[in-house]
Amino acid sequence: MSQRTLVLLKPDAVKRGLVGEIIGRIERKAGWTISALELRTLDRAILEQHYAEHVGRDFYEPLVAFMSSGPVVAMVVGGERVIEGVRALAGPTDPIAAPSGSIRGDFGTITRENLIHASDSEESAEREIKIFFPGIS
Ligand code: FUP
Repeated sequence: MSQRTLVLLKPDAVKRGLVGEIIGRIERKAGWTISALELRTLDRAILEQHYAEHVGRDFYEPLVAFMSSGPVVAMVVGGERVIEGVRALAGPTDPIAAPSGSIRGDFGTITRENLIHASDSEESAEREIKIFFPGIS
């Protein structure tokens, strides 16, 4: 089942020079392709849309501060079961709980700075792709 997903390499991944490492893991999965890619610094307005489900939570303000602290790499990745697949590559939200071999497990220590976002469903993917790449259909 071919799908597409919205992936963000977060400011910690960019600052720490892990973009190539993470994109390499995605590119090495058979048949997956990057169809859009942009380096950009996110503002509060776009983060409020992206993290709408988290507005008002105790971690929301620090999350926005972190996510706007430097550029991210935003990408659309397409391919076989890519939504579930990129989330498997990323590992669970808490990097200490994430298995070694996953991106968060290999490189992260704290939940906020967990290196990568990947859409969690087809519905989220279409919503998030529209936020970050309104020009692509
Ligand atoms: P995920 O689907 O794994 O990206 O995680 P969530 O959508 O649950 O959370 C989005 C982001 O909010 C996480 F990547 C990091 C941040 N977060 C916190 O900082 N603290 C929390 O307790 C939960 C999430």
